[in-house]
Amino acid sequence: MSQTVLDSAVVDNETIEQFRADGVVALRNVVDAEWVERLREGVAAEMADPSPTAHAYESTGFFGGLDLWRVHADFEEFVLGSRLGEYASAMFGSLTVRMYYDQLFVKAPGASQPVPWHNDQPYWPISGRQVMSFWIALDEVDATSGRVEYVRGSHAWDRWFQPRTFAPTNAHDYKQNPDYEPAPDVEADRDAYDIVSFDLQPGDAVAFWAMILHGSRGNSNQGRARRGYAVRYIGTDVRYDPRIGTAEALHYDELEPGAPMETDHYPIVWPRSA
Ligand SMILES: O=C(O)CCC(=O)C(=O)O
Repeated sequence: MSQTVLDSAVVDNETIEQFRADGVVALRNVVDAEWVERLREGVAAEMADPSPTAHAYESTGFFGGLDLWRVHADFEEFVLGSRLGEYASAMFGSLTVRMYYDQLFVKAPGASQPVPWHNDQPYWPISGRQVMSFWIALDEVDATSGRVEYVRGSHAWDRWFQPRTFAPTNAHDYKQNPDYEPAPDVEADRDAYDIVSFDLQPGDAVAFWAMILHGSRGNSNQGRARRGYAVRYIGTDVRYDPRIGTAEALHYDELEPGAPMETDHYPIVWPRSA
């Protein structure tokens, strides 16, 4: 798979090579302490007054939500103005980068909530290869607190796994896409997979492709929440593709199927405008 190489002022070649080969790489200290605090305050505001996309599962100690940047000014300033767009440009090799959406994953101390093994792009109504996330740690994250785990290299499998809800009930599960296959039961046979994960400090991030297989266990740490804030960016090879089985909340009917994502609904974050 040939990929565009762009000179980058923010990320070194070794990191880019690891990202492209493994599908995932940890980025240390990419969000400064002041922004970590602002994002934490944003999370607290969202949890106190949840926006329409919020999903709180009290029985398992989980709180999530998406497209927060459309309703919270701090998140908006962060996703449009942080250096992550520039990172994405170098990492997936696109001169132009657009904001796709953001998503919150909070596991309370002691939360039993796992996130089942999945890859992201089958959930998302887009096709193309230049699709990636930065999962930003807002707390210290380690094996006890349900850090996200990844199957190294699985982004290159080109296997599309059927989305599943991770809500405690299946009431709002995703429509079956006949072109998708069931996600493998990684938990049942962990040794068969090359699983990688990273201990993180607040302000560290994990960068990963939308096609990598990943999941997380519950937060068995009774003393610490695990707040993760994921920001997703797209490059110029991405097209709108509202396939069956994708998340309705991410559909955007102003675009025709097959259209490039050239709309202010997905604003350009890199290069930065004056
Ligand atoms: O935060 C988690 O446990 C899961 C994150 C995830 O699946 C994602 O960011 O795509």
